[in-house]
Order: sequence, then structure tokens, then C-alpha cells
Amino acid sequence: MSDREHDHGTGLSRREFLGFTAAGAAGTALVPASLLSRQAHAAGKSKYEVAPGELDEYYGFWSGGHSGEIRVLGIPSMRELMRIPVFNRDSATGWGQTNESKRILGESARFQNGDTHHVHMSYTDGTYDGRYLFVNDKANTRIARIRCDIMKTDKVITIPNVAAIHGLRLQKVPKTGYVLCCAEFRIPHPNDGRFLDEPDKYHTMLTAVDADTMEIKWQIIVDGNLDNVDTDYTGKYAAATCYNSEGGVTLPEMMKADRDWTVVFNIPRIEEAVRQGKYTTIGDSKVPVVDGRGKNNPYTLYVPTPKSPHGVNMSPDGKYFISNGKLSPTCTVISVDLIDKWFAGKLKDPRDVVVAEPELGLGPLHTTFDGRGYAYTTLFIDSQVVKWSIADAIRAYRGEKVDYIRQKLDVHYQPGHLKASMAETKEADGKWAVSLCKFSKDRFLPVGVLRAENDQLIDISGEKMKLVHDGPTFPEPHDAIIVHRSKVHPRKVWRRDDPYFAETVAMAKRHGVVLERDNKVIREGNKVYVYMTSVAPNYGLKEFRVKKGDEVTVVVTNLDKIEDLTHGFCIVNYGINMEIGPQQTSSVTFVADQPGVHWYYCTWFCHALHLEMRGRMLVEP
Ligand code: CUK
Ligand code: CUA
Repeated sequence: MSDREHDHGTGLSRREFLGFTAAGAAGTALVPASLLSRQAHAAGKSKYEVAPGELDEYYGFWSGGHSGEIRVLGIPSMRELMRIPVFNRDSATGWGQTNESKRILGESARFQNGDTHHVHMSYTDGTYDGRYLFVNDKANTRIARIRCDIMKTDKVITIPNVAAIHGLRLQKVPKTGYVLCCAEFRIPHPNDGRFLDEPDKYHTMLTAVDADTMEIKWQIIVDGNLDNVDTDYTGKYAAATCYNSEGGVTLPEMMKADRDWTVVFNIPRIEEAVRQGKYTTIGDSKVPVVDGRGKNNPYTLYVPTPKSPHGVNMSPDGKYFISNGKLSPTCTVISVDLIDKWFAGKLKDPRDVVVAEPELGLGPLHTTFDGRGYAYTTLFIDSQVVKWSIADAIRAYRGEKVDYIRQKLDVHYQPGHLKASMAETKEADGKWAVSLCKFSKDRFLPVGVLRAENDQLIDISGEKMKLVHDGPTFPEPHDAIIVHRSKVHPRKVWRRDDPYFAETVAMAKRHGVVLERDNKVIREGNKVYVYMTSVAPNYGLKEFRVKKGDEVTVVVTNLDKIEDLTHGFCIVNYGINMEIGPQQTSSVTFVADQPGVHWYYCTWFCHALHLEMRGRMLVEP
């Protein structure tokens, strides 16, 4: 590929450049953070190499696409630190098999797959608060919450009345607030088979979920479909893209219109409608459903947007929603102030809220920000990231002769999301960006027909973007966030009263068992409860005896208090394995369907005598 990188030049000296930033971000916390980060870079700390023994400055939280998981990376090293199973099954930890994980997965535990696209961290006052992550499942219309203190999934819910949750964002102020979820595919309501071949009866909805209780608060029906969503910094608005305003069910039908739209939701008005009972319900669901269809309803504003837009991104100064044109070479910049005016009845044409529509290149999908007034947009078809000035794009839209494009950087290849450090908070610090490329082709040794994706690290701290690292990943990171490490405070050892295994503790109590002390087998009919402790390199029970056909529940409590001293519990030829971290209790239930001697053993290499950490399950015929 030819080197198409070129610099349009800012024409500004470093001093003027910083001065511009200060003016552009007046009144926010952005300026000091940006200046500090620039100084750190000037002092030579911008290397992406993180030496052995050193820690990364940022956490990266990656969605895992149709692997169904979340991954945790260190930034800038791009080292993969952890995988958090969410909608998938996990052989190492027993996610999807332990009783604790099955309770969390609920009735949806019957699904073995998931498709995560958008992972976001909870906010307080417009920045990350380190409490939770939330992620969508497009495959089975679910969302999940992950506790950041233990980095485990703690809630999974299915969204009713809709299909294929794709876009997912959180309210940023005063705190999260709602988790807002876009269902991408239109379906008939009710979807019970009575309407099949009548696409005019299909529709979709935005769903608002309470982040603290995970209760579904309301849904709002829209025209067209919903793709991505973002929220503003006042708590009033969310905006979502629609690529199928046509309501088509085939590709040519969905591509017909030259403009689809960005739909803006007026959240206080929707809440008011729910309070006043201006809603319906669908089928058995009790969720209030507000009707946001039609050009003249009070809840939504449909802003015509070229063409089949995909990502929508709120600028960290809180001023603009930016919709990424996908089939149009443009991004559409929508002003939050003008949205206020629209809903106050002061504007006539929905397009009046648009303040810029810069032409950026082919296939704009997603935009990120550096907190210094620049936007960075991925160009899927051009395989580039384009850096552009929002202020200059606005001037150009007003008719001034200015070049808003600063640089185009080749990436490899076909980028989707692009995320800069802290970019989705008011503390955007403009140090690193990651371009999540869909194809890697010639960038890595070939590994069969299936290839890795390529997550490319870009240094955005200077005036020119610099590509510094290629990171192969398994299918398929769609999105990521880069969170400063000061925001995240994971535990090192489990709390004995952690709600994660509270139901198992309650069961032990009913059996009169003290988990921290007892090793015993309790039989209730053909149900057998096996309680044991673990202290490296020993299980509290060297053996236990059951009968063929018994339903066996094994509960292991790890008494080790040492950081990083995890044990496993695996039964040979029974398909059972689970993780028991320091001070954790884990349990698993299965039917003893094979008589004979079945060794159980520890799967985490925990001690010099780890191999000897085992015992026998004796199953009488
Ligand atoms: S994403 Cu889900 S299709 Cu561009 Cu936010 Cu990849
Ligand atoms: Cu315990 Cu290995």
C-alpha cells in the first residue's frame, strides 16, 4: 500500500496551538489534563514499551465480539491482562458451569454464545467511576454488568420486545443512570408468528435500564432501526444512528435513501410521559413503551443524516454529537445547544441542528477525541484514520475557506472503532488511540485461513499521529475503552461476604456447615452436598463417596489468603472444572453418572506439590 500519509499542517506554532486548545475548552477540566499529558510526553515518557516489571498507565477494556467475552489489556503495552467471560462458556474458570455463574446467567444460560460489541464503564460527574462495566449481546438480545472490583460478570438480563441489542451507552451525568440499549433489527409486535411477511408492522425500540438495579425502566418505539448510540454531558439527551430509515428487509431496500437519520431522544420528556401513563405495554411485558414515531412527537428529533450512518460520538466538551456517515464520506456534527432550541420549539427544520458536515474520506465509521479540539475518524474503505479540527469544520460549513483536515494515517486494515484514552469522558487526555482493524492480512505470520484482527496503537500526543504497535486479537473486538488506572481499584483477595457467592454461603448455613472450617458430606435423598476447603497443596477431603445417579454438589472454599493463590477443581472424565480464588467459595452441581474411581485435581499451578493436590470421587455402582 502506498504511503498516503500527508500533513495538511496546522499552520500554528506550538504556543498558538495550546492557546487555541485553552480557548476551545474553557471552563472545563480538560486544559490542565491535556497540558500535563503533553508535558509528560515532552519529557520523553511517550514510549509505548512498558519494561518488564513496570505497570501500564491505562486499562483497556475490549469487547470480544462473537467470542462473547470482555478482555482487559494494559495500555500502552497492549499486553492482554485478563479475559472476563460474559456470554460465552469458559473452560478455565467454569463460567457457565458453576452454580454461581448459572445464577447470574439466569434463564439465558441455555445459550452458549454471545456477541459483545460495546463495553462502557459507569460514570460519575462525566468521568469513569470504576464501579461497573456494561456490555451488549447482539446475538441473544441481552446486556450484562461486570463488577470492576472483582472483574466478574454480576448481572445478565434479556431485553424484552426487541431483537439484537447493538449500540449501548451509559448516561454520564450526574451518574449512570440509565444504560441505553439499541435494538438493531426490526420485528413485529407481538413477535409470536401472527405477523411474518408484513415488514410495515415491524419496528424497534431504545431501551433504558437502571444501572444500579438492572431493571428495565422504559422503551421507546422509533421509526427506522437503531445502530449506535451515545449520551450527552447534561443527562438530557441520547442520540442514535439509523441506517435503515427505509424499513427494508433486504440489502438493496436498506440502501435506497441518500439520507437516513440520527434520532435524538429527549430523556426528561420520555420520563414524564411514563409518569403520566402515556404509554402502552407489549404482550406479557410490563415495561412502559412510549411511542416516539412520527416527525411531530415530543420525545424524538430525527436529524436527516447521510448515508446509512454507523457510529455516533459525543465530543468531550459536551457540545456535539458526531454521526459517522459510513456510505457517505461525511460526518454530521449536531449541536447540543441547537437540540435544546429545537425541543424549545425555536427551530423549524430538523437539519437546523447541524453545524458541520466535513468530508473526510471513504467509509467513516467511528470518531474519537483528544480533548484538544480534534476529532479522529476511522475510514473503513480508505483504511485510514483522519485527524480533523471540529472548530475548522464548523467554519467551513459556514462558508469560510479553511482546511479542517490535519492528517490521514494508514492503518491495516479496514478500521471499525477508534478509541482514544479517556475520550468518552470530560477528562479526554489525548495520549493514545487504538484503531480496531477488521483485517490483518499481511501484518502477521499466517495461521490458517482464519486470521487475527489487528488492534493498532497510535500515539496521538503530538501534532502528527504515529502508529507504534500492531496487536493481533481473536474475533472480534468491535469497541474498546481506555481508562486511566487511577479510576480502577480491583480487589486482590475475595471478601468472605461477597454477594457473588452469597447464595452458596446461605445453602451451607442451612446445612449447618461452616465453610471456613468444615469438610463434610451431607446426603438428602439422592442429593449429595460435598463441602471441602482448600489450602495449598491440599483439599480438605482426600476422597468422597457417592452412588451412581446421585445429584452431587461440590462446594470448595479456598482458605488461602495470599494474593494470586488460586486453586482449581477439576474432575477427570466428568467435564467439570472451576476456579476458586483466595478466600472464594465456588460450587458446581452434576449427576454422578459414571461409577468408578474419578480423581479430582487442582488445575491452577499453585504450589511445588500442585500435582499432588488431588483426591478421589468414589462412585458406587
Ligand atoms: S460496531 Cu457493532 S458492528 Cu462499529 Cu460499534 Cu462493529
Ligand atoms: Cu491448588 Cu494447584
